[in-house]
Amino acid sequence: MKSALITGITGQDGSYLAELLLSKNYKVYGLVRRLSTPNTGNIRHIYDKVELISGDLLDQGSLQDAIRISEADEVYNLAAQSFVKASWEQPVLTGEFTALGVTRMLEAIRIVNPKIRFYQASSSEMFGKVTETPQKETTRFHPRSPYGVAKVYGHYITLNYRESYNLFACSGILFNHESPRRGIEFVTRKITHAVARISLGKQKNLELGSLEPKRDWGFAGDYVEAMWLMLQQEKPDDYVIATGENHSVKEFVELAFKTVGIDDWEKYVVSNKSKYMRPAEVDYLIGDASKAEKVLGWKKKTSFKQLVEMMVRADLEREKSKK
Ligand code: NDP
Ligand code: GDR
Repeated sequence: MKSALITGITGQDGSYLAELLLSKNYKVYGLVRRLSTPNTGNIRHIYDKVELISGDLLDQGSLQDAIRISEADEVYNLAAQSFVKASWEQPVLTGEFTALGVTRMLEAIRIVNPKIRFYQASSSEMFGKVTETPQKETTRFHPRSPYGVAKVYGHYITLNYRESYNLFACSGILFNHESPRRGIEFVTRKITHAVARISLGKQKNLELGSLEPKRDWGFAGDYVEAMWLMLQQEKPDDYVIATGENHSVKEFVELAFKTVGIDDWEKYVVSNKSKYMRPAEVDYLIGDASKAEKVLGWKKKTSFKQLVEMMVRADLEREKSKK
């Protein structure tokens, strides 16, 4: 039986990855930071099947302990301060978690067991102000936020440990991926949550920033399969994971309202650009995942329309079940 340690198991991706690894008969450990009120909603349904270890990306010793306790064959480093907008409000903390946290985990692996296979959750935000379209593994990075800069650091330190110590370390450059388990502050979930509530008469409006930015949005459940596949190859490498299609925030809004039978969505949406403005924006992302398709045999399974509908329906169910 293989053993895997997932940092960020309580987040969106961590919960889907834990499910996937359990279905493959892994012993699954999750690193969780101590919180006064535990945040385990996303893993409630598998709580008795995974083993949680207390630790923090800020604390080197706790990472080494987690690796020792789990006797991990594979480590998936998904934990991060992952909200781009917050990275301007807390740039130093974002760097500590999202950048230096990667080095701490790589050091823990190097010291405790350098045979471990390591996955780093890199991001399309590293491309930022894009220099070519679509973006692929060789596209130059031009991050536009402290978060993007921290992810570039995480990406390169992963490559550096691979080259310096011969670690089996992979960087997955994933474009936006969403699901009913997405945090409520991200634009997709903010939209589907509000649309469900508006259709049930619980909320009047949906306030957003700019409706123009375009993203390559996939389903998180499809993307965690790519993470696992990367660690099953003969050689470590880096891969872009994306759908190859992009849509504007406006298109997402239109389709979400359409799912609940509302066509005149403009009546409900307020665009407050100044309130949600980021000091530097990423306007347009679209990925080329042909390397992953060729080498890993990975392909997206869920379309944009299926994703939006899935998220709206899940929010409708949740809202209906609330008193
Ligand atoms: P989430 O924000 O949903 O989850 C982040 C996880 O990290 C949470 O479990 C959180 O724990 C944990 N965490 C944060 N700080 C620490 C810390 N100091 N020590 C230990 N754990 C910590 O992110 P996603 O699941 O969406 O994303 C997973 C990873 O993939 C992230 O690194 C993200 O940056 C990256 N990524 C995501 C993309 C996406 O579209 N979703 C695209 C590309 C990259 P807690 O519950 O305690 O807050
Ligand atoms: P992103 O996701 O920054 O792409 O990072 P987010 O959903 O926050 O923003 C997407 C785009 O929508 C615009 N936008 C709004 N965003 C939010 N959150 N709230 C709003 O009201 C709103 N209105 C418009 C944003 O300006 C932006 O252009 C996500 C995260 O998961 C990262 O961790 C990950 O690395 C990248 O995706 C790939």
